[in-house]
Amino acid sequence: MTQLTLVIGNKNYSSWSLRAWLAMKQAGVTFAEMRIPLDTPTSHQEIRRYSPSGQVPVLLHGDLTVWESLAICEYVAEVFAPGLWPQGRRERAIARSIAHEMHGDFINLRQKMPMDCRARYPGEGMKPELRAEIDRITSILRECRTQFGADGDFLFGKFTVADAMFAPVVSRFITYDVKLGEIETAYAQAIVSLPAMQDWLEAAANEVEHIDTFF
Ligand SMILES: N[C@@H](CCC(=O)N[C@@H](CS)C(=O)NCC(=O)O)C(=O)O
Repeated sequence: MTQLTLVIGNKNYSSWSLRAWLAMKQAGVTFAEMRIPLDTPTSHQEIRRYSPSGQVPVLLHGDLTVWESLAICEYVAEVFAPGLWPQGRRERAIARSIAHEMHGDFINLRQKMPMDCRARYPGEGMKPELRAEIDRITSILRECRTQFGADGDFLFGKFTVADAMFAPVVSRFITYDVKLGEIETAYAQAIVSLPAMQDWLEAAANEVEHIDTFF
C-alpha cells in the first residue's frame, strides 16, 4: 500500500495540523506522522521541502502532495473514508458550509485566542469582536447538535470533517475558559473524550518547545 505521511507542526500550537490529523485518525487511516517544530530558524526551510505553500499540515501520498487542512480532509474522505462527511445531501451541504466557515473566517479567534493546548489563560483576549465570533460558533454548535446530531455525540451525530474543523476551537474554549451552554459543553466533552484527541493533548503537554506568539 502506498505510504501516507502527514507532516504537522507542534501539537501544542498547530491548530491546522490537529484538524487534518484528527480527521485521519477518526477515519481509521494508517499513516506516518512527521513533526516539524514551528518558529525555529530552520522551520520554514524544512516545511518547504514538503509543502508548496510553506505551511503545515501537508499530506504525502506516494508521489502526490496535498496541502491545506480542508483539502487533506476532502482527499482522505474521497479516497479512504466517505463516511467522514454526512450521508444525506442536505446535512453534507451544511457540514461543508460550516467547515469552510471555520476554515476561512474567525480571524479574531485566531489572533486573540491562539491554540495553546496545555496552557490556561482564563478570560484572556476577550474583546467584543471576539465575543461576536464565539457567539457565532456556539450557535453553529447548538444548531447542528439540535437539528442533525440525534444519532451520536457530534455535530451530525457521528464524527465528520466538520467536527475535525471545530476540534481546535474546543481546545481554545478550555484554554481561555470560555463559558458555554449545556449543549456546547456536552459537545466539547465529546470531542475531548475521543481517544485520538486525548493522545494529541497528551503529546502536546509533553512537547518542550515554547512559542510566545502564535496564530
Ligand atoms: N490554510 C492553511 C493554514 C495552515 C497554517 O497556517 N499552518 C501554520 C501552522 S498552524 C504554518 O504552517 N505556519 C508556518 C510557520 O509557522 O512557519 C490550512 O488550512 O492548512
